[in-house]
Amino acid sequence: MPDIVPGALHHPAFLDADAQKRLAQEIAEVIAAAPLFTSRMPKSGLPMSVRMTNCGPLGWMSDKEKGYRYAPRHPETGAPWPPIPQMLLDAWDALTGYPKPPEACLINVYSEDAKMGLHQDRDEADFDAPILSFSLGADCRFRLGGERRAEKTIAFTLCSGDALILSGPARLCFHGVDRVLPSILTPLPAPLAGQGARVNLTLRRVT
Ligand code: MD3
Ligand code: FE
Repeated sequence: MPDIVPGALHHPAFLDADAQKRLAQEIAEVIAAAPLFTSRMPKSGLPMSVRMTNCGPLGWMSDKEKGYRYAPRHPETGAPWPPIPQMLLDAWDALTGYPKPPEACLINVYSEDAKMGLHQDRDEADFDAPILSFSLGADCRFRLGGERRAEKTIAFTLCSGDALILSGPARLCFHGVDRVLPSILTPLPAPLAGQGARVNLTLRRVT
């Protein structure tokens, strides 16, 4: 990634093939306990193309009536979210050095035709903590801009096993997923195969 967005750090292939498989197993267990659901845009109620679930004390969701928010329970089962897998807590410590553990791990599952429009992550009370994300499965074209929507953006590819750390000035940058790339080379590792083409995990502090 060109170094034009200070505070954004891309680690290609941070997870090797074996770690990707172990993470896929952990995420499949989270999905078994906390099924994927569809969030909807505030006001319009239009469904997002990405399906999602969460682990950790808090989970992100959105619906027509209450909009974007974090909540301690699954919107359909009413159960508390499963815990964040230890390998992700260890990766948070190693990659961010932040003194408190993540409170939310959002799991986004992309089909081949899913995308995510350019947005900022502003639903957290704490913008000082970094955000850490991991990608699994199909590559995607990711877009990163500045703190204002009108600012110039750059696009780069996120691949299975990549980590992305957003801290400092990058924390409030606009970002989105333009498209999932056709990729027979990187299907989701078993047992996530069949759930979608790409999975992204986003670890955050919320409160
Ligand atoms: C850059 N998810 O869930 S993760 C989201 O691939 C989200 O599913 C994307 O954006 C995905 O909100 C991107 C990488 C990411 C996360 C947060 C950021 C990049 C970011 C915050 C600021 C700047
Ligand atoms: Fe985001």
